[in-house]
Amino acid sequence: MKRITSFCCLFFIMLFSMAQQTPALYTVTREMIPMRDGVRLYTVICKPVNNSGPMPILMTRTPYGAGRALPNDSTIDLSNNRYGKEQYILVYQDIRGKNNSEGEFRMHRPVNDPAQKGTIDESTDTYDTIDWLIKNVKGNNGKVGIHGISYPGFLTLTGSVHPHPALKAVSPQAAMGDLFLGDDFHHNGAFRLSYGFEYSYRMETEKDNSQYFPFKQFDLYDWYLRLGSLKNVNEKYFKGKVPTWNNFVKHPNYDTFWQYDSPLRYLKTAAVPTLHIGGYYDQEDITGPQLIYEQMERSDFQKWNHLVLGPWYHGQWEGKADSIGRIAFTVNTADFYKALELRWFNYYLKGIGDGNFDEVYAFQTGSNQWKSYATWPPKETVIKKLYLQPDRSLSFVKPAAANGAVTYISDPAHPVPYRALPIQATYGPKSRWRTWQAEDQRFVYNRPDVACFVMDSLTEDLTVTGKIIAHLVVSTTGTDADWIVKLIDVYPDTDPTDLEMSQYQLPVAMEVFRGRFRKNFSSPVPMVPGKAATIAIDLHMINHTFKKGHRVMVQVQSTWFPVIDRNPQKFIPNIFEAKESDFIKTTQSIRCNSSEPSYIELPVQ
Ligand code: PG9
Repeated sequence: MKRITSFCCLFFIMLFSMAQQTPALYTVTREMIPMRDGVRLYTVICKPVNNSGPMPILMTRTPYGAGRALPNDSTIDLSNNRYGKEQYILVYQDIRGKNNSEGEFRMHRPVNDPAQKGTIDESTDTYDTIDWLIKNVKGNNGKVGIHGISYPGFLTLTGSVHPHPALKAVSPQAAMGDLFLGDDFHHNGAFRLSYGFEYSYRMETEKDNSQYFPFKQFDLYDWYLRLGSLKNVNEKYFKGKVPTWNNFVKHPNYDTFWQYDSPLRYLKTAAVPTLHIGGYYDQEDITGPQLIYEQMERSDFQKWNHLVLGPWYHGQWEGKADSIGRIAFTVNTADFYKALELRWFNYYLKGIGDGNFDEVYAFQTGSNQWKSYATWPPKETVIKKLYLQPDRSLSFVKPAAANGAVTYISDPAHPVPYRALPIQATYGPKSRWRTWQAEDQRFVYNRPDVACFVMDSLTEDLTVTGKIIAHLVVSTTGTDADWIVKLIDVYPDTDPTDLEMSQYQLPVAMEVFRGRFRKNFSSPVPMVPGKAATIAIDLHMINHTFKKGHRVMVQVQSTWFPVIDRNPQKFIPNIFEAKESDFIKTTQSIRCNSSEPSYIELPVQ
């Protein structure tokens, strides 16, 4: 038996090393494909040298450099590509206005109504490209798939609107959704300063995105604080030359610009089988996959709309995902996703497999296991209200007293950092941007301007699956304010296996809301000093087990800098035009009493 086992092992080792040694050779052609308006898009087409008959096309469209990582030869080895040995024609394309393509770049170009004859957008460019590919690339089987992460994820989504008949399946991953309500540029109307500034500069200074803003210092918490009012950005640095920044300034509310831009307007249903991928810890596009899945699900009569949620930062699933920051998952969660994606395209583009895909796959953090669900969020949960108590505890029992509040002073001159200092440039050396949402929150929990509520140790596991919503009843002495809520898993007092993890404060859901938008996002209204207002904040969907012995914590604060710009706390119509003197210190009050309860809605299993 022993000999057989070792022979088998040897055999597999040999097979494995042979597989590793066999190169995956591809011929590469580089084409300028004409679009309907005459603009030509640079496209890299990689075809396996050894092929066993017609095969599908798998495409990625990008603003970041098509095939940039590939050697500039006519035959290349794609052994390291996940699809290298899978018999697909792999296609990479620069979108209009970027890198080697012609035309003009427009950030997050919206899809037009097809009735608007003669217009172009990412949907028509995808259609024209597919049409050209199936007619001109020899050896294709007439079926096309698209996948991509982040901006390429958004391009995957837009490419599936009014699809070409040859487009059979897509996988949009970390695709941004509505850029005023969530994701890269704003969250609930609050502006994402550091990302909005650094990303728009990088994307709109050079065609190949090669220019990064030349910060002359390492810690950007200090840099952004010294920047002062946002009107200084154009006055001192951008000089009106960064179109996306100009749009931020021109459109501080959810006006027709953002509404027209929003995929919620034009993505109503899955027009082809669609596998959305999203990360609970996605520092850029946490909302998009959940939001678009939810919207498409309402009319998913074909059962084509599916979702995968994992414990990932932006795009982490493409690499190794056995941990995020200090948090280990015991398995490499990316393996599951990679196998699923291959099964998905093999089924829809090659007819391999049974096509049985569960509605939703959502990794459960805490218990560290993959789960699948027939509906999402699952129907089998009960909404429990976790009340903030005036003594800064948390309980499932509503506060009994008629009065009670927790107050703190919020000072825009000393904003709460969103992660431990120093805060490096997003794309700079030593950047910790990718993992910040899993950072230990002890670096702020005892600041006087962070209200911290905590529960006793759990006597049994508490599993929360679905959407977390914070309901705050709040007031301020100012006329505007931001409200940031974090739901935190506090690890036990002592972890004998890793002392550093004792009392770790792991965020499991967090979000910001700009008070002026509490009635609606289009027409901001001031807060009335001292008058209580109710604010509901969607903290997104999670799947997490707070383990026995852990504690649940909620932190509330009014600044989160510089990921979110400073609210002056005095209502002025356009914060991008605030003067230094508009920024004022205020006292915030969170009501925790029987008639004005503040609570977090937890969908408990
Ligand atoms: N999250 C990036 C993005 C920024 C802005 C708009 C669209 C996408 C990205 O990583 O591509």
